[in-house]
Amino acid sequence: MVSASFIISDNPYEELHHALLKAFYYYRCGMELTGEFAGPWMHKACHTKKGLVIGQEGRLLDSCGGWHDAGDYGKYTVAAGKAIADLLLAYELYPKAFETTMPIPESDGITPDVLHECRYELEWLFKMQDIETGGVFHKLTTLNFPGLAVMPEDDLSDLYFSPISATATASYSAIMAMASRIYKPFDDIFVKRCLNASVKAWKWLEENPDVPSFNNPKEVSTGEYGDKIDCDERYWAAAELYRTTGETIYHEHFQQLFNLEFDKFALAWADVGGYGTISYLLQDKIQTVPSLYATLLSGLVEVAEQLVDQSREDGYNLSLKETDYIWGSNMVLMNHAMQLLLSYHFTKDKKFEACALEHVHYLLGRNVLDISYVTGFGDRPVMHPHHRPSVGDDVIDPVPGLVSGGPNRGLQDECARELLHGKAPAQCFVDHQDSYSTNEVTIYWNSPAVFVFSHWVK
Ligand code: G3I
Ligand code: 9MR
Ligand code: ZN
Repeated sequence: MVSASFIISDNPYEELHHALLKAFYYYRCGMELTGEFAGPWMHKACHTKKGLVIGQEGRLLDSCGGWHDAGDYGKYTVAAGKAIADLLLAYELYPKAFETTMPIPESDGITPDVLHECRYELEWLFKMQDIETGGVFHKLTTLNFPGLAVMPEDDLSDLYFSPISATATASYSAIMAMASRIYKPFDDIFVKRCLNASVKAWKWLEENPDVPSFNNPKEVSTGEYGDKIDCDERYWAAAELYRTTGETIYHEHFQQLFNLEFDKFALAWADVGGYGTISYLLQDKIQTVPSLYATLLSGLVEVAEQLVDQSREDGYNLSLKETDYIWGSNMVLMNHAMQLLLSYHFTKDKKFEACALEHVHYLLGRNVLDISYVTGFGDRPVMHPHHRPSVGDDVIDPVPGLVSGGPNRGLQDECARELLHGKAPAQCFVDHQDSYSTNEVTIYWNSPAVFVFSHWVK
Protein backbone atom coordinates (compact mmCIF):
# COMPACT_ATOMS: atom_id res chain seq x y z
CA MET A 1 0.00 0.00 0.00
CA VAL A 2 1.62 3.25 -1.13
CA SER A 3 0.71 6.49 0.61
CA ALA A 4 -0.57 9.46 -1.38
CA SER A 5 2.07 12.12 -2.04
CA PHE A 6 2.11 15.20 0.18
CA ILE A 7 3.51 18.70 -0.02
CA ILE A 8 5.77 19.43 2.95
CA SER A 9 5.59 23.17 3.50
CA ASP A 10 4.82 25.75 6.14
CA ASN A 11 1.97 27.01 3.96
CA PRO A 12 0.65 23.79 2.33
CA TYR A 13 -2.77 25.14 1.27
CA GLU A 14 -1.64 28.40 -0.35
CA GLU A 15 -1.56 27.10 -3.95
CA LEU A 16 -4.91 25.33 -3.63
CA HIS A 17 -6.52 28.37 -2.00
CA HIS A 18 -5.23 30.47 -4.90
CA ALA A 19 -6.75 28.05 -7.45
CA LEU A 20 -10.10 27.85 -5.64
CA LEU A 21 -10.34 31.64 -5.89
CA LYS A 22 -8.96 31.82 -9.46
CA ALA A 23 -11.82 29.48 -10.45
CA PHE A 24 -14.13 32.50 -10.29
CA TYR A 25 -12.12 34.17 -13.05
CA TYR A 26 -12.67 31.03 -15.15
CA TYR A 27 -16.42 31.31 -14.45
CA ARG A 28 -16.51 34.86 -15.85
CA CYS A 29 -19.09 35.60 -18.53
CA GLY A 30 -19.20 38.50 -20.98
CA MET A 31 -15.49 39.03 -21.47
CA GLU A 32 -12.62 37.30 -23.24
CA LEU A 33 -10.51 35.09 -20.96
CA THR A 34 -7.08 35.60 -22.48
CA GLY A 35 -4.12 33.23 -22.46
CA GLU A 36 -2.27 35.66 -20.18
CA PHE A 37 -4.74 34.97 -17.34
CA ALA A 38 -6.51 31.77 -18.41
CA GLY A 39 -3.63 29.81 -19.96
CA PRO A 40 -4.96 26.98 -22.18
CA TRP A 41 -8.51 27.46 -20.82
CA MET A 42 -8.94 30.76 -22.65
CA HIS A 43 -12.12 31.60 -24.57
CA LYS A 44 -13.69 34.50 -26.38
CA ALA A 45 -16.29 36.78 -24.82
CA CYS A 46 -19.73 35.16 -24.41
CA HIS A 47 -23.36 36.02 -23.73
CA THR A 48 -22.92 39.71 -24.54
CA LYS A 49 -26.38 40.28 -26.03
CA LYS A 50 -29.19 42.09 -24.21
CA GLY A 51 -31.73 40.01 -22.34
CA LEU A 52 -35.48 39.92 -22.93
CA VAL A 53 -37.66 40.39 -19.85
CA ILE A 54 -40.17 37.54 -19.69
CA GLY A 55 -43.69 38.88 -19.38
CA GLN A 56 -42.75 42.38 -20.53
CA GLU A 57 -43.02 42.21 -24.33
CA GLY A 58 -40.08 43.76 -26.10
CA ARG A 59 -38.30 44.98 -22.95
CA LEU A 60 -34.57 44.44 -23.57
CA LEU A 61 -31.97 45.03 -20.85
CA ASP A 62 -28.18 44.94 -20.67
CA SER A 63 -27.32 41.55 -19.17
CA CYS A 64 -23.58 41.30 -19.72
CA GLY A 65 -21.01 40.19 -17.13
CA GLY A 66 -20.92 38.18 -13.90
CA TRP A 67 -20.06 34.52 -13.39
CA HIS A 68 -21.60 31.46 -15.04
CA ASP A 69 -23.37 29.51 -12.32
CA ALA A 70 -21.84 26.12 -12.78
CA GLY A 71 -21.44 23.56 -15.54
CA ASP A 72 -24.10 25.54 -17.38
CA TYR A 73 -24.00 29.20 -18.43
CA GLY A 74 -27.03 30.37 -16.49
CA LYS A 75 -26.71 33.23 -14.00
CA TYR A 76 -28.90 32.93 -10.91
CA THR A 77 -29.23 35.60 -8.22
CA VAL A 78 -29.62 33.35 -5.15
CA ALA A 79 -26.61 31.26 -6.21
CA ALA A 80 -24.61 34.49 -6.50
CA GLY A 81 -25.83 35.39 -3.02
CA LYS A 82 -24.13 32.47 -1.30
CA ALA A 83 -21.00 32.76 -3.44
CA ILE A 84 -20.49 36.47 -2.74
CA ALA A 85 -21.33 36.07 0.97
CA ASP A 86 -18.74 33.31 1.45
CA LEU A 87 -16.00 35.22 -0.37
CA LEU A 88 -16.65 38.52 1.42
CA LEU A 89 -16.82 36.72 4.80
CA ALA A 90 -13.54 34.93 4.01
CA TYR A 91 -11.90 38.27 3.28
CA GLU A 92 -13.39 39.85 6.39
CA LEU A 93 -12.20 37.09 8.73
CA TYR A 94 -8.95 36.16 7.00
CA PRO A 95 -7.61 39.25 5.15
CA LYS A 96 -4.05 37.91 5.31
CA ALA A 97 -5.05 35.01 3.07
CA PHE A 98 -5.74 37.49 0.25
CA GLU A 99 -2.56 39.57 0.18
CA THR A 100 -1.07 38.05 -2.99
CA THR A 101 -2.41 38.77 -6.47
CA MET A 102 -3.85 36.05 -8.70
CA PRO A 103 -3.18 37.89 -11.10
CA ILE A 104 -6.40 38.86 -12.87
CA PRO A 105 -6.85 41.75 -15.36
CA GLU A 106 -7.83 44.17 -12.57
CA SER A 107 -4.86 43.32 -10.24
CA ASP A 108 -3.40 46.59 -8.97
CA GLY A 109 -1.73 45.60 -5.69
CA ILE A 110 -4.07 47.98 -3.82
CA THR A 111 -7.55 46.44 -3.83
CA PRO A 112 -7.27 42.71 -3.01
CA ASP A 113 -8.01 40.50 -6.00
CA VAL A 114 -10.83 38.73 -4.14
CA LEU A 115 -12.63 42.11 -4.06
CA HIS A 116 -11.85 42.78 -7.72
CA GLU A 117 -13.29 39.35 -8.55
CA CYS A 118 -16.44 39.82 -6.44
CA ARG A 119 -16.91 43.24 -8.00
CA TYR A 120 -17.09 41.59 -11.42
CA GLU A 121 -20.15 39.69 -10.15
CA LEU A 122 -21.60 42.65 -8.22
CA GLU A 123 -21.44 44.92 -11.27
CA TRP A 124 -23.53 42.31 -13.13
CA LEU A 125 -25.92 41.93 -10.19
CA PHE A 126 -26.82 45.63 -10.41
CA LYS A 127 -28.30 44.76 -13.85
CA MET A 128 -30.58 42.19 -12.21
CA GLN A 129 -32.39 44.88 -10.20
CA ASP A 130 -35.53 46.17 -11.91
CA ILE A 131 -34.98 49.91 -12.05
CA GLU A 132 -38.75 50.53 -11.99
CA THR A 133 -39.65 48.52 -8.85
CA GLY A 134 -36.40 47.74 -7.00
CA GLY A 135 -37.23 44.04 -7.19
CA VAL A 136 -34.53 41.66 -8.41
CA PHE A 137 -34.93 39.20 -11.27
CA HIS A 138 -34.48 35.59 -10.15
CA LYS A 139 -32.20 34.55 -13.02
CA LEU A 140 -30.83 35.27 -16.48
CA THR A 141 -30.54 32.26 -18.79
CA THR A 142 -31.32 30.89 -22.22
CA LEU A 143 -34.67 29.09 -22.42
CA ASN A 144 -33.01 25.67 -22.33
CA PHE A 145 -29.56 24.34 -21.41
CA PRO A 146 -27.17 24.27 -24.38
CA GLY A 147 -25.46 21.00 -25.34
CA LEU A 148 -22.75 19.75 -23.01
CA ALA A 149 -19.90 20.39 -25.46
CA VAL A 150 -21.00 23.91 -26.39
CA MET A 151 -18.31 26.47 -25.56
CA PRO A 152 -19.54 29.71 -23.93
CA GLU A 153 -18.89 31.87 -26.99
CA ASP A 154 -20.87 29.42 -29.15
CA ASP A 155 -23.97 29.58 -26.95
CA LEU A 156 -25.85 32.17 -29.03
CA SER A 157 -29.46 31.57 -27.97
CA ASP A 158 -31.47 34.52 -26.71
CA LEU A 159 -31.13 35.42 -23.05
CA TYR A 160 -34.13 35.91 -20.76
CA PHE A 161 -34.64 37.61 -17.43
CA SER A 162 -37.02 35.45 -15.42
CA PRO A 163 -39.44 37.26 -13.10
CA ILE A 164 -38.58 39.02 -9.89
CA SER A 165 -38.59 36.86 -6.75
CA ALA A 166 -38.51 37.62 -3.03
CA THR A 167 -35.58 35.24 -2.40
CA ALA A 168 -33.52 36.91 -5.14
CA THR A 169 -34.45 40.40 -3.94
CA ALA A 170 -33.64 39.66 -0.29
CA SER A 171 -30.35 37.87 -1.01
CA TYR A 172 -29.40 40.76 -3.29
CA SER A 173 -30.24 43.28 -0.55
CA ALA A 174 -28.09 41.34 1.92
CA ILE A 175 -24.97 41.04 -0.22
CA MET A 176 -25.18 44.64 -1.43
CA ALA A 177 -25.28 45.75 2.22
CA MET A 178 -22.25 43.51 2.93
CA ALA A 179 -20.39 44.95 -0.04
CA SER A 180 -21.13 48.52 1.03
CA ARG A 181 -19.16 47.78 4.23
CA ILE A 182 -16.31 45.71 2.83
CA TYR A 183 -15.42 48.04 -0.06
CA LYS A 184 -15.42 51.17 2.16
CA PRO A 185 -11.60 51.48 2.25
CA PHE A 186 -11.40 51.17 -1.54
CA ASP A 187 -14.18 52.95 -3.46
CA ASP A 188 -16.65 55.46 -1.97
CA ILE A 189 -18.81 55.74 -5.08
CA PHE A 190 -19.18 51.98 -5.40
CA VAL A 191 -20.04 51.75 -1.69
CA LYS A 192 -22.87 54.25 -2.16
CA ARG A 193 -24.18 52.36 -5.22
CA CYS A 194 -24.25 49.13 -3.22
CA LEU A 195 -26.08 50.66 -0.27
CA ASN A 196 -28.63 52.40 -2.49
CA ALA A 197 -29.24 49.12 -4.31
CA SER A 198 -29.64 47.27 -1.02
CA VAL A 199 -32.11 49.77 0.45
CA LYS A 200 -34.11 49.90 -2.80
CA ALA A 201 -34.39 46.10 -2.75
CA TRP A 202 -35.41 46.20 0.91
CA LYS A 203 -38.20 48.68 0.07
CA TRP A 204 -39.51 46.20 -2.53
CA LEU A 205 -39.54 43.52 0.19
CA GLU A 206 -41.56 45.79 2.50
CA GLU A 207 -44.02 46.50 -0.34
CA ASN A 208 -44.24 42.76 -1.13
CA PRO A 209 -44.53 40.88 2.18
CA ASP A 210 -46.29 37.84 0.70
CA VAL A 211 -44.79 36.59 -2.52
CA PRO A 212 -45.37 33.11 -4.02
CA SER A 213 -42.12 31.12 -4.25
CA PHE A 214 -40.39 31.22 -7.63
CA ASN A 215 -41.17 28.66 -10.32
CA ASN A 216 -39.65 28.59 -13.78
CA PRO A 217 -41.86 30.26 -16.38
CA LYS A 218 -43.43 27.52 -18.52
CA GLU A 219 -41.09 28.22 -21.46
CA VAL A 220 -37.91 27.99 -19.35
CA SER A 221 -36.21 24.67 -18.49
CA THR A 222 -32.91 25.85 -17.01
CA GLY A 223 -32.08 25.75 -13.27
CA GLU A 224 -34.94 26.85 -11.03
CA TYR A 225 -33.54 27.49 -7.53
CA GLY A 226 -37.02 27.28 -6.13
CA ASP A 227 -37.37 27.95 -2.40
CA LYS A 228 -40.55 27.53 -0.38
CA ILE A 229 -39.73 30.20 2.22
CA ASP A 230 -38.18 33.66 1.97
CA CYS A 231 -38.12 34.64 5.67
CA ASP A 232 -34.52 33.40 6.01
CA GLU A 233 -33.44 35.67 3.13
CA ARG A 234 -35.38 38.59 4.67
CA TYR A 235 -33.75 37.87 8.06
CA TRP A 236 -30.32 37.95 6.41
CA ALA A 237 -31.05 41.22 4.58
CA ALA A 238 -32.29 42.87 7.80
CA ALA A 239 -29.14 41.75 9.63
CA GLU A 240 -26.78 43.10 6.97
CA LEU A 241 -28.63 46.41 6.61
CA TYR A 242 -28.64 46.82 10.39
CA ARG A 243 -24.91 46.05 10.60
CA THR A 244 -24.19 48.48 7.77
CA THR A 245 -26.47 51.37 8.73
CA GLY A 246 -27.14 50.91 12.47
CA GLU A 247 -30.73 52.02 11.78
CA THR A 248 -33.21 50.71 14.34
CA ILE A 249 -35.84 49.80 11.77
CA TYR A 250 -33.68 46.96 10.47
CA HIS A 251 -32.92 45.77 13.99
CA GLU A 252 -36.65 45.63 14.68
CA HIS A 253 -37.29 43.64 11.51
CA PHE A 254 -34.40 41.30 12.37
CA GLN A 255 -35.89 40.59 15.81
CA GLN A 256 -39.37 40.03 14.37
CA LEU A 257 -38.04 37.68 11.70
CA PHE A 258 -35.96 35.82 14.31
CA ASN A 259 -39.23 34.64 15.85
CA LEU A 260 -40.24 32.78 12.68
CA GLU A 261 -39.53 29.10 12.13
CA PHE A 262 -36.43 28.53 9.97
CA ASP A 263 -32.84 27.31 10.42
CA LYS A 264 -30.87 30.23 11.89
CA PHE A 265 -27.48 28.54 11.19
CA ALA A 266 -27.76 27.02 7.70
CA LEU A 267 -25.44 28.30 4.95
CA ALA A 268 -26.99 26.62 1.91
CA TRP A 269 -28.18 28.39 -1.27
CA ALA A 270 -31.82 27.88 -0.22
CA ASP A 271 -31.34 28.21 3.55
CA VAL A 272 -29.35 31.35 4.33
CA GLY A 273 -30.35 32.02 7.96
CA GLY A 274 -26.78 31.34 9.07
CA TYR A 275 -25.56 34.41 7.18
CA GLY A 276 -28.00 36.61 9.07
CA THR A 277 -26.92 35.09 12.37
CA ILE A 278 -23.20 35.48 11.58
CA SER A 279 -23.73 39.10 10.57
CA TYR A 280 -25.44 39.79 13.91
CA LEU A 281 -22.70 38.00 15.87
CA LEU A 282 -19.92 39.85 14.04
CA GLN A 283 -21.37 43.21 14.80
CA ASP A 284 -20.38 45.53 17.65
CA LYS A 285 -22.00 43.86 20.70
CA ILE A 286 -23.32 47.16 22.08
CA GLN A 287 -25.51 47.36 18.99
CA THR A 288 -27.19 44.03 19.82
CA VAL A 289 -29.83 42.74 22.26
CA PRO A 290 -27.70 40.79 24.78
CA SER A 291 -30.18 37.94 25.20
CA LEU A 292 -30.62 37.55 21.44
CA TYR A 293 -26.86 37.71 20.90
CA ALA A 294 -26.34 35.03 23.57
CA THR A 295 -29.06 32.80 22.09
CA LEU A 296 -27.57 32.99 18.61
CA LEU A 297 -24.00 32.43 19.79
CA SER A 298 -24.94 29.42 21.91
CA GLY A 299 -27.01 28.09 18.99
CA LEU A 300 -24.06 28.31 16.62
CA VAL A 301 -21.74 26.61 19.11
CA GLU A 302 -24.34 23.88 19.70
CA VAL A 303 -24.41 23.20 15.93
CA ALA A 304 -20.61 22.88 15.97
CA GLU A 305 -20.70 20.59 19.04
CA GLN A 306 -23.14 18.30 17.21
CA LEU A 307 -20.88 18.25 14.15
CA VAL A 308 -17.94 17.23 16.34
CA ASP A 309 -20.01 14.50 18.01
CA GLN A 310 -21.15 13.21 14.60
CA SER A 311 -17.55 13.23 13.33
CA ARG A 312 -16.44 11.08 16.27
CA GLU A 313 -18.87 8.38 15.06
CA ASP A 314 -17.54 8.40 11.50
CA GLY A 315 -14.74 6.29 10.01
CA TYR A 316 -13.37 9.32 8.21
CA ASN A 317 -13.87 11.71 11.16
CA LEU A 318 -16.58 13.47 9.14
CA SER A 319 -19.79 15.17 10.24
CA LEU A 320 -21.73 13.94 7.16
CA LYS A 321 -24.59 11.62 8.01
CA GLU A 322 -25.87 9.17 5.35
CA THR A 323 -28.70 11.60 4.61
CA ASP A 324 -26.18 14.39 3.92
CA TYR A 325 -24.92 12.70 0.74
CA ILE A 326 -27.23 14.75 -1.48
CA TRP A 327 -26.81 16.82 -4.66
CA GLY A 328 -23.93 19.11 -3.70
CA SER A 329 -22.81 17.06 -0.67
CA ASN A 330 -19.39 18.71 -0.90
CA MET A 331 -21.18 22.01 -0.26
CA VAL A 332 -22.72 20.43 2.86
CA LEU A 333 -19.19 19.30 3.81
CA MET A 334 -17.67 22.75 3.37
CA ASN A 335 -20.65 24.44 5.03
CA HIS A 336 -20.11 22.21 8.09
CA ALA A 337 -16.43 23.18 8.08
CA MET A 338 -17.49 26.86 7.87
CA GLN A 339 -19.80 26.42 10.87
CA LEU A 340 -16.97 24.76 12.80
CA LEU A 341 -14.49 27.51 11.93
CA LEU A 342 -16.99 30.26 12.74
CA SER A 343 -17.55 28.63 16.15
CA TYR A 344 -13.79 28.46 16.58
CA HIS A 345 -13.65 32.17 15.70
CA PHE A 346 -15.92 33.02 18.65
CA THR A 347 -14.77 30.39 21.19
CA LYS A 348 -11.17 29.60 20.23
CA ASP A 349 -12.02 25.99 21.13
CA LYS A 350 -9.39 24.01 19.18
CA LYS A 351 -11.63 20.97 18.75
CA PHE A 352 -13.73 22.90 16.21
CA GLU A 353 -10.66 23.82 14.16
CA ALA A 354 -9.36 20.26 14.27
CA CYS A 355 -12.71 18.88 13.15
CA ALA A 356 -12.89 21.34 10.25
CA LEU A 357 -9.45 20.15 9.07
CA GLU A 358 -10.74 16.56 8.85
CA HIS A 359 -13.28 17.86 6.30
CA VAL A 360 -10.45 19.35 4.25
CA HIS A 361 -8.68 15.99 4.17
CA TYR A 362 -11.87 14.29 2.92
CA LEU A 363 -12.30 16.80 0.09
CA LEU A 364 -8.71 16.25 -1.05
CA GLY A 365 -8.74 12.47 -1.11
CA ARG A 366 -9.11 10.88 2.34
CA ASN A 367 -12.44 9.30 1.41
CA VAL A 368 -13.86 5.90 0.45
CA LEU A 369 -13.25 6.61 -3.26
CA ASP A 370 -9.68 7.85 -2.69
CA ILE A 371 -10.40 10.78 -5.03
CA SER A 372 -9.69 14.49 -4.75
CA TYR A 373 -12.87 16.42 -5.47
CA VAL A 374 -10.94 19.51 -6.62
CA THR A 375 -9.86 19.54 -10.27
CA GLY A 376 -6.08 19.76 -10.72
CA PHE A 377 -5.24 19.01 -7.09
CA GLY A 378 -4.43 15.84 -5.16
CA ASP A 379 -3.06 12.48 -6.31
CA ARG A 380 -6.26 11.39 -8.11
CA PRO A 381 -8.27 14.54 -8.91
CA VAL A 382 -11.64 14.62 -10.63
CA MET A 383 -10.93 14.70 -14.37
CA HIS A 384 -14.36 14.80 -16.06
CA PRO A 385 -16.57 17.35 -14.32
CA HIS A 386 -19.98 18.28 -15.75
CA HIS A 387 -18.63 21.63 -16.90
CA ARG A 388 -19.31 22.76 -20.46
CA PRO A 389 -16.01 24.65 -21.06
CA SER A 390 -14.00 21.64 -19.76
CA VAL A 391 -15.99 19.30 -22.03
CA GLY A 392 -16.07 21.53 -25.10
CA ASP A 393 -12.46 22.71 -25.19
CA ASP A 394 -9.56 20.72 -26.64
CA VAL A 395 -7.63 20.68 -23.37
CA ILE A 396 -7.34 17.28 -21.67
CA ASP A 397 -7.19 18.63 -18.13
CA PRO A 398 -10.37 20.27 -16.85
CA VAL A 399 -10.34 23.90 -15.73
CA PRO A 400 -8.38 23.76 -12.43
CA GLY A 401 -9.57 24.58 -8.91
CA LEU A 402 -13.21 23.53 -9.39
CA VAL A 403 -14.99 21.73 -6.52
CA SER A 404 -17.13 18.84 -7.71
CA GLY A 405 -20.56 18.33 -6.14
CA GLY A 406 -19.64 14.94 -4.66
CA PRO A 407 -21.55 11.79 -3.70
CA ASN A 408 -25.36 12.00 -4.05
CA ARG A 409 -27.43 9.03 -2.83
CA GLY A 410 -30.39 10.41 -4.82
CA LEU A 411 -28.95 9.04 -8.13
CA GLN A 412 -30.56 11.97 -9.95
CA ASP A 413 -29.14 11.58 -13.44
CA GLU A 414 -29.07 8.73 -16.00
CA CYS A 415 -25.37 8.11 -15.60
CA ALA A 416 -25.58 7.85 -11.80
CA ARG A 417 -28.60 5.54 -11.98
CA GLU A 418 -26.75 3.27 -14.40
CA LEU A 419 -23.40 3.11 -12.62
CA LEU A 420 -24.14 3.64 -8.94
CA HIS A 421 -27.18 1.49 -8.23
CA GLY A 422 -26.86 -0.22 -4.85
CA LYS A 423 -23.80 1.75 -3.71
CA ALA A 424 -23.47 3.16 -0.18
CA PRO A 425 -24.24 6.92 0.01
CA ALA A 426 -20.57 7.98 0.29
CA GLN A 427 -19.77 5.91 -2.81
CA CYS A 428 -22.51 7.46 -4.95
CA PHE A 429 -20.14 9.50 -7.09
CA VAL A 430 -18.90 8.96 -10.63
CA ASP A 431 -16.23 11.06 -12.31
CA HIS A 432 -18.19 11.23 -15.57
CA GLN A 433 -19.10 14.36 -17.53
CA ASP A 434 -22.73 13.28 -17.84
CA SER A 435 -23.30 12.91 -14.10
CA TYR A 436 -24.53 16.39 -13.26
CA SER A 437 -26.08 15.25 -10.00
CA THR A 438 -22.76 14.02 -8.57
CA ASN A 439 -20.08 15.69 -10.67
CA GLU A 440 -21.11 19.19 -11.63
CA VAL A 441 -19.28 22.25 -10.31
CA THR A 442 -20.73 25.56 -9.11
CA ILE A 443 -19.63 28.93 -7.77
CA TYR A 444 -21.31 28.21 -4.41
CA TRP A 445 -19.46 24.92 -3.97
CA ASN A 446 -16.15 26.75 -4.53
CA SER A 447 -17.03 29.70 -2.30
CA PRO A 448 -17.33 27.84 1.04
CA ALA A 449 -14.09 26.02 0.15
CA VAL A 450 -12.36 29.39 -0.33
CA PHE A 451 -13.60 30.42 3.13
CA VAL A 452 -12.41 27.17 4.76
CA PHE A 453 -8.96 27.07 3.15
CA SER A 454 -8.45 30.77 3.98
CA HIS A 455 -8.24 29.74 7.65
CA TRP A 456 -5.02 27.85 7.02
CA VAL A 457 -3.32 30.20 4.54
CA LYS A 458 -0.56 32.24 6.16
O1 G3I B 1 -32.60 18.23 1.01
C1 G3I B 1 -33.20 17.07 0.42
C2 G3I B 1 -33.01 15.85 1.33
O2 G3I B 1 -33.74 16.06 2.54
C3 G3I B 1 -33.50 14.60 0.63
O3 G3I B 1 -33.20 13.47 1.43
C4 G3I B 1 -32.77 14.47 -0.72
C5 G3I B 1 -33.25 13.28 -1.51
O4 G3I B 1 -32.38 13.17 -2.65
O5 G3I B 1 -33.03 15.64 -1.53
C6 G3I B 1 -32.53 16.83 -0.92
O6 G3I B 1 -32.84 17.94 -1.74
C7 G3I B 1 -32.03 18.03 -2.90
C8 G3I B 1 -31.51 19.46 -2.97
O7 G3I B 1 -30.80 19.70 -4.20
C9 G3I B 1 -30.54 19.73 -1.82
O8 G3I B 1 -30.08 21.09 -1.96
C10 G3I B 1 -32.89 17.70 -4.11
O9 G3I B 1 -33.16 16.30 -4.11
C11 G3I B 1 -32.13 18.04 -5.38
O10 G3I B 1 -32.99 17.90 -6.49
C12 G3I B 1 -31.62 19.49 -5.34
O11 G3I B 1 -30.81 19.63 -6.46
C13 G3I B 1 -30.51 20.96 -6.88
C14 G3I B 1 -30.39 20.86 -8.41
O12 G3I B 1 -29.98 22.11 -8.94
C15 G3I B 1 -31.69 20.46 -9.06
O13 G3I B 1 -32.65 21.37 -8.74
C16 G3I B 1 -29.15 21.37 -6.29
O14 G3I B 1 -29.30 21.65 -4.90
C17 G3I B 1 -28.64 22.62 -6.99
O15 G3I B 1 -27.29 22.85 -6.58
C18 G3I B 1 -28.65 22.42 -8.50
O16 G3I B 1 -28.29 23.63 -9.06
C19 G3I B 1 -27.95 23.54 -10.45
C20 G3I B 1 -28.74 24.63 -11.16
O17 G3I B 1 -30.11 24.31 -11.10
C21 G3I B 1 -28.27 24.80 -12.59
N1 G3I B 1 -26.84 25.04 -12.63
C22 G3I B 1 -26.09 23.93 -12.05
C23 G3I B 1 -26.44 23.78 -10.59
C24 G3I B 1 -25.64 22.68 -9.91
O18 G3I B 1 -26.01 21.41 -10.35
O1 9MR C 1 -26.15 20.77 -17.70
C1 9MR C 1 -27.30 20.88 -16.86
C2 9MR C 1 -26.86 21.12 -15.42
O2 9MR C 1 -26.25 22.40 -15.31
C3 9MR C 1 -28.06 21.05 -14.49
O3 9MR C 1 -27.63 21.09 -13.14
C4 9MR C 1 -28.82 19.74 -14.73
C5 9MR C 1 -30.06 19.65 -13.86
O4 9MR C 1 -30.88 20.71 -14.10
O5 9MR C 1 -29.23 19.63 -16.09
C6 9MR C 1 -28.10 19.59 -16.97
O6 9MR C 1 -28.57 19.53 -18.30
C7 9MR C 1 -28.99 18.22 -18.72
C8 9MR C 1 -30.50 18.16 -18.76
O7 9MR C 1 -31.01 18.35 -17.46
C9 9MR C 1 -30.94 16.85 -19.34
N1 9MR C 1 -30.37 16.66 -20.67
C10 9MR C 1 -28.91 16.66 -20.64
C11 9MR C 1 -28.42 17.99 -20.12
C12 9MR C 1 -26.91 18.05 -20.09
O8 9MR C 1 -26.42 17.06 -19.24
ZN1 ZN D 1 -21.11 33.58 -20.73
